[in-house]
Amino acid sequence: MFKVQWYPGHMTRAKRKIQDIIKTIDIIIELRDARIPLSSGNPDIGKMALDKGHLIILTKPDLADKLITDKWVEVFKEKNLNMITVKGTDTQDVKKIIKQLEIIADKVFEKRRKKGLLDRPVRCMVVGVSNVGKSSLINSLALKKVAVTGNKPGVTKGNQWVTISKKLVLLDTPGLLWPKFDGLVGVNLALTGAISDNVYELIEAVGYLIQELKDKKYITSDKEPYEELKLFGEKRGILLKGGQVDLEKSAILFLKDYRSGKLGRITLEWPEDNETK
Ligand SMILES: Nc1nc2c(ncn2[C@@H]2O[C@H](COP(=O)(O)OP(=O)(O)OP(=O)(O)O)[C@@H](O)[C@H]2O)c(=O)[nH]1
Ligand SMILES: [Mg+2]
Repeated sequence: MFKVQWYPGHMTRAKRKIQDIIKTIDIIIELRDARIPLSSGNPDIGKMALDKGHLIILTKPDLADKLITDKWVEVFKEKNLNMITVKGTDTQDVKKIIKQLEIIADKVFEKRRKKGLLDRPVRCMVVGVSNVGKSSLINSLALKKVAVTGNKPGVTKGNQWVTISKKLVLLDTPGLLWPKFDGLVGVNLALTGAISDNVYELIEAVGYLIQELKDKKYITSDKEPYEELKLFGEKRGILLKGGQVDLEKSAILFLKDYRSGKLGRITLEWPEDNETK
């Protein structure tokens, strides 16, 4: 069983702070990775968002399988969840968010006016697992670099308010994970880069990835996953001094190729998985 235990101190502090701040928030913007739309959903967020506006954004659609992403959007729509897909750096895509937020914001304004409260900018909180693209999206929305981004989990360590317009302010938050996740959720988060690479078995994770690629017909191969990884290492010349393949380094490179989209647009979690497994 694939096991991960990773809960950096800054996440414990962030969770506590978010629980306080959430009372003053109007809209929760929940980011999920389009390659793993279920595993990247935080089980606590649904409850947090009950009495608030809730917008789910699937990020990194450029790395995910377009057909499957379209299916996911339908699945979420059927559950009455408001979901859009957004590439963090695409300005047209980012405009879609502002449009959605303004629709939700108008409802918030109406509610406040009914209570006799004055208008004030609508407070949105951006949440999601590490490395999902929260800070990148906020920078695109703000039309300037206001938040630090980076391709590793745990870049943002504290909360940061960013003004988007007269109507909207956004709160950037650190990636929030839950203390323990076993099985598929853990391996999916590891493969997509939401968990530090130092806290799980890399070769085991990549073995699972290769099996998924085979099962989902992204690659055709009659080899076992480790044999396939060995072949990949051989082709790339990733050899130890004795001439054997360096499996650890091969796994690192394979993962790099997957994460950068070099292996193609690949979605690890499909709506039909639950029906067939
Ligand atoms: N391909 C692709 N990469 C993206 C997209 N959005 C963000 N990224 C990349 O994903 C990485 C992580 O982005 P961040 O914005 O730092 O993620 P974050 O959610 O703020 O991460 P933490 O602060 O660590 O929780 C960066 O390398 C971004 O360039 C996207 O739509 N497509
Ligand atoms: Mg960040």
